[in-house]
Amino acid sequence: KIDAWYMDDSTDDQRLPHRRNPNEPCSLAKLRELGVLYWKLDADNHETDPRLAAIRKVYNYSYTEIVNISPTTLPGYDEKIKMFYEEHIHADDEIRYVLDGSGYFDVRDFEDRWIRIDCRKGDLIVLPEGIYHRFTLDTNNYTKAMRLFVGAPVWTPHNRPQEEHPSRSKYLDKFARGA
Ligand code: KMT
Ligand code: NI
Repeated sequence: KIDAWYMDDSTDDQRLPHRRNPNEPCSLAKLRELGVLYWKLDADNHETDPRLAAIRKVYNYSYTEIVNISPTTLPGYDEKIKMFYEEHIHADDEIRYVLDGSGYFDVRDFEDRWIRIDCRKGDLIVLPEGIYHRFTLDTNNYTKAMRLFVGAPVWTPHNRPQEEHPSRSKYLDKFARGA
């Protein structure tokens, strides 16, 4: 099962867990309310896994690529790490499947609190179009991930604020339910 928690307010290293004291866990049900989807899959056999194939078929995830995020494997590492951690939205779902290593996806709830999602090998996560989020490596400094997309990929981040962006309005209409 995936672990998620509300973050503390410290400005320490983004790679640290940033749990509150005492820890304030965030349930999978809460993540569902925010529109976040999650599956645990068999990463070692991703090339032949029928469950991954079924998910890709149902959601039309036609496109895949694999990224190796670490200081030695990612071209333009420093700049990209910084970009990933800027709070942003996309005009599409962000679908990531951790094949090796680990990292944190942070998402905002409707009270604007940060929830940190601990993504490890085998975790496939979908962040809905229009949700404010960011990504960081943890102290292991390594994530190998499959990036999936419906059709031709567009990874463009739109940094906060994006209150007028159609994807933001769509997200709020779909999930905030008058909140
Ligand atoms: C993105 O778009 O934020 C990334 O691809 C980095 C996270 S993938 C584990
Ligand atoms: Ni993103």
